[in-house]
Amino acid sequence: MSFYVTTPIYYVNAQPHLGHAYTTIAADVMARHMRQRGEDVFFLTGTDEHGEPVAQAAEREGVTPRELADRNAARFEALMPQLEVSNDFFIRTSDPRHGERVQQVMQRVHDNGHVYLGTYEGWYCPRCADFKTENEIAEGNTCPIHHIPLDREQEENWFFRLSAFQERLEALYEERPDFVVPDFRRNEAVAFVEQGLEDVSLSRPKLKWGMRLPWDPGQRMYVWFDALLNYYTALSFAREGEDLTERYWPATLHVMAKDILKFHAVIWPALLIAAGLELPRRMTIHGFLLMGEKKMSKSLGNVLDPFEVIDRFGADALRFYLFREVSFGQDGSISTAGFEARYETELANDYGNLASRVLAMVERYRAGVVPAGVPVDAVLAEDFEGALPRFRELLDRAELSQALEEAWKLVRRLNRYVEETRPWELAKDEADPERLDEVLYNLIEGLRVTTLMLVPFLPRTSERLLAALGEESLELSELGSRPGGQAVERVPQLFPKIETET
Ligand code: ME8
Repeated sequence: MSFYVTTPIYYVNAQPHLGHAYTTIAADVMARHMRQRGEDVFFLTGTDEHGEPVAQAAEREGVTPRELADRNAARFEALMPQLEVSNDFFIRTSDPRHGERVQQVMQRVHDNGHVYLGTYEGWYCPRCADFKTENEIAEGNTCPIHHIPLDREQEENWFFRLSAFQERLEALYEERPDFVVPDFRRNEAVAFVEQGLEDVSLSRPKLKWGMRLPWDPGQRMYVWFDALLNYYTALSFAREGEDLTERYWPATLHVMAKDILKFHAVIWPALLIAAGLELPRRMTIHGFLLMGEKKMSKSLGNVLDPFEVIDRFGADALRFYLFREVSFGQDGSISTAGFEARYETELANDYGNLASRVLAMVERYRAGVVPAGVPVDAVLAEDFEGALPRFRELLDRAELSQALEEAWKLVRRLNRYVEETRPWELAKDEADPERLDEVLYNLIEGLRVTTLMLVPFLPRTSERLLAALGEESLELSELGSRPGGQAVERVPQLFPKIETET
C-alpha cells in the first residue's frame, strides 16, 4: 500500500518557528511509523512562495520577492534534518516545474467550465491574502486575525464556481465521515459547507507576484490555488526522470492546523473535482501551539525559534515534548519550564534510566548476553497484550498523543516491573538463577518492543538504543517474539542533564 503524507507548504515571508516544526514533526511521525509497517511511503513538505504576504514582506525588507523566498526557503529546508524529519522531497512553488503543472490543471478547470469572469467587490486582508466574507470581518472593517484595516477592493476577477459544488461536498462529507479528523473539525467543515458556498476569486489583475492564468495572462492566480496544487504537482518532478503521480496519488493524509481548514476541506476537494482528479483520503487538523494564552505566530512576535530549542534539548526531546504536552488536535500551551520538567521526569528518569539500568544489569549479571529459552512473564504479558494493535489503530486515525501515551504506559509498566521483581536481590539469591533469567529476558523484550513503537517519536534515541539491544530490524513486534541469546551493550545516558538557563 502507498502512504502519501503532506504538511502545508509554509509561507516564506518569515523564518520558520515552532508552529511549523510541530506540523512537520507530526507528519514525520506518521511517515516513520508507516515505513515501519512496510508501507510504500512518500512524505512531502515545502514552501509557499507566491502571493501578497510574501510580496509585502519583501517590500518591507527592501528585497525582491524571489530573494526573500530563496533566503527563507533555505531556512525551512535546513530545519528538516535538524528536526530529524525524513521528508522525501521539499517542494518550492517558485519551481518552474510546479508552475507548468499548475497551469495544466487550471486550464483543465477552465475548459471544464468551472470559471467565469466577473466583478469583485469586497473586503480584502493583504496579510491573509484573503477576501473576507461578512462574518469574517471584525469591528471597523478590520481583520480579526491581524487587527489591521481591510481594503475595499473592486476589480475584474476570474472566479472559481465553488457554489456549484455545494451538493457534491455535502455528499462527500456524508459518504466519507473520516475525510476530516478529528470529528469536531469535520463538523466545522460541514457547517461551513451547509452555510452555503459562494464563488471565490481565482485571479486578480493587480497581483505582481504570482502565477499567470494560462488563458488570460493579464491576471495572476490567487496564491491558494497554486499552493494547494503543490500536493499534486510535486509527484510529477520530485524524483528525477520519474513521475510518481500514479504511484502515490491520491494523497493519503494531509496534516495541518485549524487555520487553513476551510481551504483544505472546502476549496481543495472542489478544485480537484473540477479538474477531474481524485480526492485525498483524509486530512488531520491539529490545534495551535500557544505561548501563554496566545497563538504563537510571527505577526504576534511571540515565536520560539526551533533551532534554539533543538540546541538546548535535542530534536528527540522536542518531538517528544510537543506530543506529550499538547494533546494532538487541541490547542495547548508550551513553555521552557514545561520542556525541562518533562525532559527530566519522563525522558531522563522514566525512559533513559530504565534503559541504562536494564542494560547494566544484563551486563553485570549475565555477561551482556540476554538469557534465552525463558518464557514471557504472564504478569507483564497481560499489560502488553493488545498495546501494539491499539497503537497502530490510534496512528491510523492520526491520534498522535494517544498513541504516544499507549507506548508510555509500557515504559511505566516496565519501571514497575523492575520494582516488583527487584533483579538486584534475585542476583544475590543463587538458588533461583532461572527467575533472574526470566526477569532480565522480559525486561529486554519489553524495552525492545516499546522502543520500536517509539521510533517515530524518538528517532535518534531509539536508533542508539535498538543497536545496544541487538535489534537490527525496525519492524514492530510483540513481547516474546525474539528468543533472546543476543549480545547487548550498555548505553551512556540517553538524556543527559540539560544546562539550566541563567
Ligand atoms: O498557511 N501552532 O502557511 P503558514 C501550530 N502557505 N501550528 C502552527 C502554528 C501554531 N502556533 N503556526 C503555524 C500557510 N503553524 C499556507 C499554507 S498549504 C497548501 C498553504 C503551522 O506559513 C500549521 O500547520 O502560515 C499551520 O496550518 C501552518 O503552519 C500555516 O503555515
